[in-house]
Amino acid sequence: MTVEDGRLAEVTGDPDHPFTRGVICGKVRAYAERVHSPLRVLTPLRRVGPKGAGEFAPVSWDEAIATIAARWRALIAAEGAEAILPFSYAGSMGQVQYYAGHPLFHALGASRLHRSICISTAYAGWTATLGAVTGNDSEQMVGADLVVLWGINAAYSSVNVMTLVKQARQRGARVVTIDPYRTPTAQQADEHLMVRPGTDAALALGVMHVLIAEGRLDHAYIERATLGFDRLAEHVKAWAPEVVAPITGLDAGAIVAFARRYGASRRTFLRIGIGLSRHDNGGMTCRTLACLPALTGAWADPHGGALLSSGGAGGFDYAVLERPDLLPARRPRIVNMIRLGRALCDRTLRPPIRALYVYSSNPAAVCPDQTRVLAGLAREDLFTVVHEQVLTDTARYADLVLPATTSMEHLDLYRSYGQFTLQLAEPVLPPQGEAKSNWEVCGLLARALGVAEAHYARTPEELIRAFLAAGDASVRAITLERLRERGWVRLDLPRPYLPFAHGAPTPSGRVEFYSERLRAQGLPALPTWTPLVEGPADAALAARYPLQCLVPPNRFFLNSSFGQSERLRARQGPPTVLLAPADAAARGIREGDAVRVESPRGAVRLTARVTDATRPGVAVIEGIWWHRFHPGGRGVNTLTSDREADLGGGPAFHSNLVEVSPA
Ligand SMILES: Nc1nc2c(c(=O)[nH]1)N[C@H]1C(S)=C(S)[C@@H](COP(=O)(O)OP(=O)(O)OC[C@H]3O[C@@H](n4cnc5c(=O)[nH]c(N)nc54)[C@H](O)[C@@H]3O)O[C@H]1N2
Ligand SMILES: Nc1nc2c(c(=O)[nH]1)N[C@H]1C(S)=C(S)[C@@H](COP(=O)(O)OP(=O)(O)OC[C@H]3O[C@@H](n4cnc5c(=O)[nH]c(N)nc54)[C@H](O)[C@@H]3O)O[C@H]1N2
Ligand SMILES: [Mo]
Repeated sequence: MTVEDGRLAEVTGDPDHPFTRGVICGKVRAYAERVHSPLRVLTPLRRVGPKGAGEFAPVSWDEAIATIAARWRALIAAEGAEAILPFSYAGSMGQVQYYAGHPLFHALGASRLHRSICISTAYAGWTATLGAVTGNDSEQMVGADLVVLWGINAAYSSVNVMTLVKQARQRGARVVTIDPYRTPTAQQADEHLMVRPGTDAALALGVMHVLIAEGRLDHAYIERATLGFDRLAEHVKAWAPEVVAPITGLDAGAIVAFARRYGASRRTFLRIGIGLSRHDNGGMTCRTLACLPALTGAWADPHGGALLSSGGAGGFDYAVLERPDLLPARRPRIVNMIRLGRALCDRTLRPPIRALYVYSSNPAAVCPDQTRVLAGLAREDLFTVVHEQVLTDTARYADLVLPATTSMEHLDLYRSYGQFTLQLAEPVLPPQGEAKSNWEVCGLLARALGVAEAHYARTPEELIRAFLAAGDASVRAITLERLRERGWVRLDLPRPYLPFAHGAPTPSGRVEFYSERLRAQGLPALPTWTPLVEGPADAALAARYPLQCLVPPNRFFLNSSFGQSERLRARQGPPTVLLAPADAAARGIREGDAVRVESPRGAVRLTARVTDATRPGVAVIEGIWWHRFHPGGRGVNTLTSDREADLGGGPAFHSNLVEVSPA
């Protein structure tokens, strides 16, 4: 980090960091442009034009806080605190700022938010098999015979994984990617299985069929660490490669070859993406994949195993940050964030949502079923406050916008979901303009409303100390002082880290091929594949909308963050849809044409890219653009549905049928 004359000049990596080794991605390199963006919010703002027009006049912090407190007090008296809905997601992801609002809104008795938009489906599936969201350390893939990048576009989404993939490959590992389109990650692999969207569980069942039929198993591991092998073996008899081939769109021969390679060694590492789970059947997909290393015993190998996320590694006590003890005895209702539009537009809710407080998120752009989200945000009778760094699509709909600090301007503790170190980031700049952190603003509101004041009387340092001290043995020894020395400390976990070598923290204490918990919920007890709710199996819908549309991230934005950057937008090029040559030709579409992409929810305008990087029948739209920088003023999530996936209440962003036509 270089600061010159009070301005952030350069952001570089830390070459001593054990995981990143100094490699950072292009977007974070451009952080200075974000901190000093002309779109930065620098003072509190009050709406002076129609909702969504983005016309504001500055107000003082005192006036802004007093206005919010008065509006909320009146609402609580008239309709009850559930009329208030906090809405937040990860923002810049530090623990203090992420949880800054929970104690305030709990103490008020406001509606609770199910923060489901990213990980909850994947985590629910993984947990069904393994009881915890952790896995073997990615660095263990160096030394593996086979590395599988399964539904993860690491070259965009997790660049540091690619450093390890390259090392593994140099040491002789074969690298296979499994993705419906040829991502930059797939381009760097030895083999690419271009699977049909939402069919990975079927592929995995086919692999299990071969492993079991050919006896490529670790019987000792299965005996000591798993539950339900006999039932699984019986179950997967029906999933022969010839059955799986037409479902997945792969050759039976390729499935057998992949299974044999997987079963040839325990030194096989699956790095599984969270994006993979964003389908109607995504939870079951993750559950099924988690079973594979248990058949071959790879879970117990120092150069094998699998990782979906390290998010649950280390025992942290989130009650310190979240303060569930402040909740009223009658628990307030829970609103699923992916259904924000529905919740705002639902006239039958009692009480209806009358006040929305958005921080660390840009729901107007990132939530599915955008048309409904915008209709909700446009409600004249909704009092919306948005605490933001930059004037996002959501901020434009606010009655009050509050300026937020960036991670360069506030202290925070960071966890990771791909590695096992904790990081501390200290401010390198003073707050820009009148910006305040989530922690400060929630503290001001708590004091103005007379709730949870003791919680906010602490400093972020004190909170971090309390949070670390309440952790388990892998966390407790990490102090603020140790974090300050180098900025990071690895969780005190063994190396190699093999959390499932002898079993798993499920109800049975074993890796559960058979799950009694799922059965009790009325779900299949064994791993299985079901067709997508919105997919080719719905023949009537597929006749009108014949293409499956994937909507993963692009290289230069982080969800919708960095969409404010002119430089990164220029590097990214215009918003595009990738179409296979046959699909384009059938519609009279050529490279570079303006096209209209329509789903059952709505339509957007994009530029066509005709490429064999995608399968026939699969269209791909990368990245989330700010509305004002997207042709037609509406973004990709106009297309996506707010349907909940099979487990965990997460979104099915990629289970999405569309038709494309020349604009
Ligand atoms: N550059 C960049 N990096 C990011 C982000 C960003 O927006 N931009 N976002 C960050 C966040 S919040 C997250 S959660 C992570 C997500 O990062 P990842 O876990 O990598 O997830 P995605 O990129 O959403 O999807 C990964 C891949 O899954 C593929 N996929 C979709 N459907 C299927 C399927 O049915 N089967 C298979 N096998 N593959 C499928 C997509 O084509 C895509 O290539 O990335 C983080 N990193
Ligand atoms: N089409 C499609 N949609 C998706 C996805 C996809 O792959 N495809 N991915 C989904 C996923 S995985 C995720 S995680 C969500 C992410 O959705 P969001 O969490 O909304 O992510 P961002 O778009 O990065 O918006 C975060 C906002 O928080 C602000 N911010 C950052 N730090 C702070 C802070 O400390 N305080 C405050 N008050 N504000 C802050 C930033 O300026 C930014 O505008 O999007 C989801 N939406
Ligand atoms: Mo995410």
